[in-house]
Amino acid sequence: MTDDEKIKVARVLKVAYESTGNTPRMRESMKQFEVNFDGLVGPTHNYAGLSFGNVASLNNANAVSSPKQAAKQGLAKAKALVDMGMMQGVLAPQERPDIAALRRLGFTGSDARVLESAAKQSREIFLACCSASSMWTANAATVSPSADTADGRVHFTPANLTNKFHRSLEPQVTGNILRGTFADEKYFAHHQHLPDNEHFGDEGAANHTRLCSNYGQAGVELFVYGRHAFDTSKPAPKKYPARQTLEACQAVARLHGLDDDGVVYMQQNPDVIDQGVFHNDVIAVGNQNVLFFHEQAFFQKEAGLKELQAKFGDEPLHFIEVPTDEVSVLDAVKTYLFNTQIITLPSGDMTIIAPTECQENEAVSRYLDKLVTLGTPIKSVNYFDVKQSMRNGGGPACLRLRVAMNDQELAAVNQNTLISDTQFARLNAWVDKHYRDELTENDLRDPQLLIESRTALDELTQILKIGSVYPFQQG
Ligand code: SUG
Repeated sequence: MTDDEKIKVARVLKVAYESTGNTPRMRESMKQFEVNFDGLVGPTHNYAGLSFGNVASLNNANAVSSPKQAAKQGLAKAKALVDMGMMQGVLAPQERPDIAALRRLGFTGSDARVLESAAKQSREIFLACCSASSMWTANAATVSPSADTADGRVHFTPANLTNKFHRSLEPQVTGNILRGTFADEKYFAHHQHLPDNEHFGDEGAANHTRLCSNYGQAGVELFVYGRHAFDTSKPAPKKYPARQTLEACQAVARLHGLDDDGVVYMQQNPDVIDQGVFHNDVIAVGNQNVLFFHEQAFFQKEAGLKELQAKFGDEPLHFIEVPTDEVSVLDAVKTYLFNTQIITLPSGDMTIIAPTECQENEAVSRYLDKLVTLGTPIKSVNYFDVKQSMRNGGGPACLRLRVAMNDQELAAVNQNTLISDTQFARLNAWVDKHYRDELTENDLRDPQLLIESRTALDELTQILKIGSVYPFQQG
C-alpha cells in the first residue's frame, strides 16, 4: 500500500468507528456553527513599534492612536457579520499598562509610581507593558472542535507568544478570559499554555487552519510552523524571526487528542517570513473545503497539499493559489489579502471579509474581482475599515478566534459574550463612556488613564459576566 492509500484507509476506518459511537451519531442531527470571537480593542490601544518582523507595526511606531475608533471599527465588523446571519462573540481585552508585569520586573510603590519610574527608567519595557496586542484574538489560542478531539470536547490552548516580550504577557489572562467564556467543563477543555520558551514558540490560531466538509464533522487540522526548534539544520528565515515551531504544533495536537490522520504539518516558506509574513494568516486562509493561499506561502508545498487532500478524503478540496505575477508578496503583506475571513453564509455561499486596503490596491482588487467569478465556493467580497488595527499589522482575520461548535456547545457558551442587538448596543455605549478619542505615548504614563481603564474593564467583566479575570480585580 502506498502512503496515500494508508492514509485513506485510516480515515475510512476512523469514520466507520465513529459512526458506531453515540456521540458522533448524535452530532449528525445537530446544527453546526462556526462562531467568530472577535477581540474587543482595549481602552489603551496604541502604536509602539514593538513587533520586529511585522512591517506595519514598525512603520507606525509612535503614531497617535484612537482607542475609541479602533473599538468601534471592531464592533462594527462583528455586528456586520451578525447581520449577515453569522454567530459572533467577543473576547475581553487585557489590562494595559500591565502593572503586575511591571512589578514583577522590580518597579515598586503605588501604581502611579510604578508607571512613572518604568516610563522614566526604561521606555522599552514600559511600552511593551502597554501593548494593545491582546485585540488580535487569532493569537489568543489554538482551538480544536469536538469532532476532532479524542474526548469529544472543544479544546483550547492559549498561545504562549514567546517570541515578543510584549505578547508573552498575554497567555495567563487569556486563559482566564477563555475559561470565563467557555466555562462548562462538560463541553470545553482548557490547557495551560506551552512552556514559555522559544523551543515551543506558539502563536495560536494564526498558524492553524481547519479544513472540513461541515463544521461538525471530523476535519483536517493544518498546523503551519516557521522553523524546527531542535533540528537547526532545517531551513529557517534569515532576517526576521520564525515565531512558531514544529514542536509547539505537535505539542498542541497531542494536548487536544487529535488523530494523526486528521493532522497535517506544513512549513511556512522562510523567504516570505523574511518579507514580513510573520504569521501564516498573512499569506493563507482556509474555510471548510477551501484553502486560499499565495503561491509562495509554503515550503515543500506540493507534498503538503497532497497530504491535505489525502487526509481530507474523496471530496476534492479547492486549492485557490494566487500567483506572484498577479499579486506580489509585498502587496499581500501591504493589503492583507490573506488576512481576510472566509465565512460560509447561511445560503451556503462563501464570502470574503477583507480590509479596505485590498480595495484600494489595484492588483489586489483586480484579483478579488476575478476570484468571485472563478466558480469556487467564494462568491462575494465585503470590505471593512479596520485601519486602526491594520496600522499594527492586524487585519480582519487577526481580530477573530474561530470556534466551531454544535448547538449544545453553543448553548453552553457564556451567552453574554455573544453579539446580539442588545449586547452590541451595550458594548458601543460602554466604549463611548470610557474610551478616549486619541492616545499618545505620553498619555500612557498618566495614572488617570490607568484608573479609567480599570473602571472600564471592571464594568466590562460585569457586562460579559466573565468573572474577575484581571489581576487588579484579584486583590
Ligand atoms: O503580534 N502586532 C501584532 C499583530 C498580530 C497580528 N495577528 C495575526 N496575524 N494573527 C504582532 O505582531 C504590534 C504592537 C505594537 O507595535 O504596538 C503587534 O503586537
